[in-house]
Amino acid sequence: MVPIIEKMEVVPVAGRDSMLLNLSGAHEPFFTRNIVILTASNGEEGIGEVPGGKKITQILNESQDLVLGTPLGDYKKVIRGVKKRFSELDSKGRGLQTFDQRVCIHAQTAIETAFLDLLGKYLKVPVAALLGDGIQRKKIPVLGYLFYIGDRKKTDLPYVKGEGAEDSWERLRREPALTPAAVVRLAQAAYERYGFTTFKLKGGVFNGETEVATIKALHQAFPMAKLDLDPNGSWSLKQAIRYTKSLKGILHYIEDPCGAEDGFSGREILAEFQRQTHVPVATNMVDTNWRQMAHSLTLGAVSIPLADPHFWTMEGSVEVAKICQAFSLNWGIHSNNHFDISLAMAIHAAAAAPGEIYAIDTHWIWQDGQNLTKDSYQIKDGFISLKQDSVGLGVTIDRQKLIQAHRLYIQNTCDQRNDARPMQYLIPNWRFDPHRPALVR
Ligand code: GKR
Ligand code: MG
Repeated sequence: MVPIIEKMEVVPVAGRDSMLLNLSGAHEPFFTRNIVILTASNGEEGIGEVPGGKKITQILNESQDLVLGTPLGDYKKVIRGVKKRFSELDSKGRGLQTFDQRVCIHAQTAIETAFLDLLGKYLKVPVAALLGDGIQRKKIPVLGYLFYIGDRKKTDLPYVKGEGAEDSWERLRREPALTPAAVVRLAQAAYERYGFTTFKLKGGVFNGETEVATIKALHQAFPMAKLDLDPNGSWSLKQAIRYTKSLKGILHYIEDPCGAEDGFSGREILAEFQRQTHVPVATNMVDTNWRQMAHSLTLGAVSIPLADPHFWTMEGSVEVAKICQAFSLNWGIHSNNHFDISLAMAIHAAAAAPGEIYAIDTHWIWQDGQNLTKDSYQIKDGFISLKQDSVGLGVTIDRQKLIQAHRLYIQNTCDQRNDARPMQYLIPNWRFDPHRPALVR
């Protein structure tokens, strides 16, 4: 008999973070996630991870009646049910912040992933084998995601200190990095530990000239590396063209260089940008659902849709890859701070994505060591490999660590992300402005 779901646990968790800077402000000392664990009648557990925050926790809990008692094979009916019940909450789209503020789509993904994990275990195949046309590759290229880091000593917030750590990445990732040279040192430390050949710099922090100088410094230190700069749409079209032209031959691609302006949509502006610069554009801001994808394709606005499974669903993310293949686009993945369950999700989506893929985003290097599973995937030489003979997501929840992460969430009265709070220590009364880099006030 096909197993049915007997139990659904929804566990909000927190982990430690550095004072990473971006257009939305500075990361708080704790990042939050929601973990779903489904237990089936065969005794197996299936897991999923999505962004944190009480709203998502609540939707997940209010979906219990749709999930419980469902046979594994019927999981798509459950996902449809969650969508029908809660999708109105996402009607305003992802919002203007650098991070996605939708909630229903994340709940759908959490439940879908936990089902896929169970289904993979039941059928004795990896999750990637169940997505799209199955496994397309077993080695997934991963990029080194670099940030400017604020000075935690200017706050009284409980950020982790890097002092005393022996590994240079371990040490540097917790200390301020506010100059091109400091970012190069971060890249070197990340390279030594993970072997990246693609780096992405999170921009939208300093003025464009400074961020251009940082990319040039990275190019000098890593002349063979592929480089991406992501100011999260904060530049005007004019600025974006100027800065990008000054990085000709240095930038491999650019991410959300500009967005909506003068009555034109972000997609229209990106289409103009691509026509004028011939530099491929990635986005996690203006091509984030099927309706936006339709407009984006019509306009030729985007070359690399970053199909993060957390906001496209696992199956949706692979469907985006099929579209990319048909339209000669490249597929990539976007990320936010996450634990190792999300890392596994990204790896399986990328393993199943047909066509050309770009090195996938992951924030994992900032969290590495704070595992919620007993057997996390490892980054080696800039790649993560699917595990030999593993089934489902290929990771097993570590209950002890889960309890600790839940405690951290409760003890620090965590909720969803708020980057303005720490930023106000650096600049009093700081407010988010989608068109002004965080430190330009
Ligand atoms: O973690 O600060 C951050 C990023 O700014 C993140 O929120 C973005 O969603 O990584 C993301 C991006 O590519 O825009
Ligand atoms: Mg981005």
